[in-house]
Amino acid sequence: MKEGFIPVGEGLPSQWTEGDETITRTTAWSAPGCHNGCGVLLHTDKEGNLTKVEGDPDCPFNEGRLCLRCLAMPQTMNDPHRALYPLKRPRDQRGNPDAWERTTWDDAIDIIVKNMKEIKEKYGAHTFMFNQGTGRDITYYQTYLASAYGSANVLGWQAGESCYLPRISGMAGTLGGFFLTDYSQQFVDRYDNPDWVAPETLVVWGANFLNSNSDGNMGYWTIELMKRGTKLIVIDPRLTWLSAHAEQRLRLRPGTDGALALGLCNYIIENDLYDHDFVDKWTYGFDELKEVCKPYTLEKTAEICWLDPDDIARAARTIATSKPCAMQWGLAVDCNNDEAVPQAHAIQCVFIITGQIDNPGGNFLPVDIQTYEGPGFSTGLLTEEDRNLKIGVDRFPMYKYGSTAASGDAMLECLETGEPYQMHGAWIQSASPLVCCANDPDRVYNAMKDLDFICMIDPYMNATAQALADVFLPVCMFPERNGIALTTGSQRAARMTKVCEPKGESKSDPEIVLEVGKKLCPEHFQWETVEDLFTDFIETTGVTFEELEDLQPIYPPFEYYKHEKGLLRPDGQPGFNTQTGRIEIYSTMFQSMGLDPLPYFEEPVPGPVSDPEKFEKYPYILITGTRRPAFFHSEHRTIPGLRRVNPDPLVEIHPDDAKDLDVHDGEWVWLTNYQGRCKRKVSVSKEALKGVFTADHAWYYPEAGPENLYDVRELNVNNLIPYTTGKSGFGTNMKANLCTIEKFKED
Ligand SMILES: Nc1nc2c(c(=O)[nH]1)N[C@H]1C(S)=C(S)[C@@H](COP(=O)(O)OP(=O)(O)OC[C@H]3O[C@@H](n4cnc5c(=O)[nH]c(N)nc54)[C@H](O)[C@@H]3O)O[C@H]1N2
Ligand SMILES: Nc1nc2c(c(=O)[nH]1)N[C@H]1C(S)=C(S)[C@@H](COP(=O)(O)OP(=O)(O)OC[C@H]3O[C@@H](n4cnc5c(=O)[nH]c(N)nc54)[C@H](O)[C@@H]3O)O[C@H]1N2
Ligand SMILES: [Mo]
Repeated sequence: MKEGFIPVGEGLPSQWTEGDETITRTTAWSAPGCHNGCGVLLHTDKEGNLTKVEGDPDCPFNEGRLCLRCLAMPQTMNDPHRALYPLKRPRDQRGNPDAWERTTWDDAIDIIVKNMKEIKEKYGAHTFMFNQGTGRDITYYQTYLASAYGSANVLGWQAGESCYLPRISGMAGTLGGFFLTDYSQQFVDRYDNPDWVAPETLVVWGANFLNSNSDGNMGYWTIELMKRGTKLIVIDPRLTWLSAHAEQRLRLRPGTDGALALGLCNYIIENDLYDHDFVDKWTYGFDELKEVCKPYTLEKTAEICWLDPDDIARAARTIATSKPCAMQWGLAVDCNNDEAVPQAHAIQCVFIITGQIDNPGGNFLPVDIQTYEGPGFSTGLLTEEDRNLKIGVDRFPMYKYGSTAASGDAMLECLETGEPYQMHGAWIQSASPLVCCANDPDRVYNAMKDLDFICMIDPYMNATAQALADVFLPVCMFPERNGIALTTGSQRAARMTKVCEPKGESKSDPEIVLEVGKKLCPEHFQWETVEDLFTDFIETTGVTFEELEDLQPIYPPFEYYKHEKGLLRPDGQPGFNTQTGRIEIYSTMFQSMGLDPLPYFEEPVPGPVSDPEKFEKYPYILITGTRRPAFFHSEHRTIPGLRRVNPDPLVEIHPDDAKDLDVHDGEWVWLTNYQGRCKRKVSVSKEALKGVFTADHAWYYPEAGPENLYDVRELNVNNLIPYTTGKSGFGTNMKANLCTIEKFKED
């Protein structure tokens, strides 16, 4: 093990028996999807069935806690809806559920490899794309396969890659890195660590992690902070448990967070509440920020955001005077406005000018063990020419220099126009564009349906696979396979240990990638087994996959104030990893890409201000996709114990709006707008802000059967969301759109 790493599992048993049961200390992670990788104790019976999942009290990350989806794993493993066998279907039968034929793994993989080779030879590897969804253990393996094959076209299919990437890009432009909220998650002794202090104030900005445990942040950590005296400011249009327990809540108009951030900066600067020392020593462009936020007076900001000026002033004072002050942001700020990057930029500035960076109890720069470069595991396999062929690089420079992803927006246009070249194939693994990740799913379906070849790799035969795939490969669940959990914002390497035999003929994603890779481009897939590959994968830790069993999870060493100690820059000098060595409030990176170097706010499009005509016809603002604890996106609808929590897709509306529209709690309606509609059941709730509706996402009815694509076409809320992005190519508007409600009538 490399120096300084801390092996939490050392001395703890990794497996033992209690009565008839075997208990294995391991890590939970995909499939099904999740953002975290919690420590678990998996109970198995004599027949090797999973009987129970408990949180591992010795794992510092989750300290014995688990979400309800993990607790339901025994049900999920035995779900009769799981896909268990490889299937194939003639290309001209796409969409016909009766045309599937069961086949062997060898045959299925041969078909995939033959098609991928043919497409590469005839048209070039770049004409074959790879799609991945969120929070599953495939990112590295799939990206590696794509690079080895020669395609840089790897994408998530969400317009503007609007999950975390707008925030990450915003931070790359200013910090040359990224920060995480300091909940002490980087320490194995957590809240007892002598270097750590609880934040005096935690600003919760567009996130509801009690439901979502998002981006490597366990919801209960906030409760732990509250027990230690932390006060909350919650910025969220809806009333949530967190905002109900907050010192202050700012229930702003969706999509106006950029204006609020600039308003907070302006008040902090005008009232001389900023951290002079930090600003002078470590930032670049403060004077320019002062100018751009000047127009955002309390009155103007309040008017834009539908807030009270006094509330904004009070929040600004609390943020500036709380030592320390942490901020946890969420998905809302990635996808409530096409201009999400300048919005993320503006939000960060509030915490930069108050000096809350890499300080205990503030916002720390993580030691990212994900930035390993194990043998072959780099996208370095791609040539300059391959990378220049990535879709989107010519339109959005950030996709050229920063992100490894291709742009979904540019890809959609490429499929529709054949420019700059014609696409020919797709490998879709852990994503479901027609159900969840894609805005405007009809448009995406029409763009993809004529590709020469499509294969899908998923634990379930989802509607996307039904509609589009020619070959389908079944994926097993996490207790059925070995793996490494290096999850979002992860501060640790942890091991997933196989405790059950896979159901049917399902296999893990790394096994599938390795098998395909060995036949497709054997020179880049020399590993005998996936376990050999895992050892290379965690090379930066100096531990093998075998050794990890007794040591996991292992944590890298951590220090605060790395910018003062020369720990952030490759040249070892103090400062941040940017061109100026300072936090670039005025971003030279954005400037060099032809983007505005300073933060700015633009009205969400469409919206009451940007498009009054549309607003007149669709006078309600639409938030979509607020997370529900029982489901991970489109998953878990077939698990009875979880479905019972949310049997149907809801649209949450305020009682006054329900009265105006003459609709009642429990009534079915069409949620509709200028682009499309979907069916929803009304939930009348005072948690809603008047004038703002919130609709669940990723819905379909498995019970409706494959002939109707599980009713996804009438249930998908993304029918109402156009496929658009901002100037940088990151960000979209899924959480501040426009809509209205019509009485439900069958067509
Ligand atoms: N309206 C609206 N739409 C949204 C959002 C929103 O807030 N509002 N959120 C967006 C966001 S942030 C995201 S990240 C996207 C997510 O979008 P997706 O990642 O496409 O989510 P899912 O539809 O759940 O599709 C994932 C598929 O992966 C499969 N799967 C689960 N685990 C594994 C695994 O380990 N291996 C493999 N091979 N497959 C697996 C599941 O069975 C499912 O069919 O959705 C976006 N869509
Ligand atoms: N159970 C479960 N957990 C999940 C997922 C899941 O599907 N199910 N998905 C995972 C994924 S991929 C992601 S990205 C994360 C997302 O999880 P989070 O980051 O927590 O995001 P959301 O749940 O979409 O929304 C959080 C809050 O934003 C508020 N909001 C909506 N519009 C605005 C706005 O314009 N401004 C502000 N300030 N607030 C707004 C909503 O009211 C909501 O309370 O969750 C992850 N975790
Ligand atoms: Mo996401």
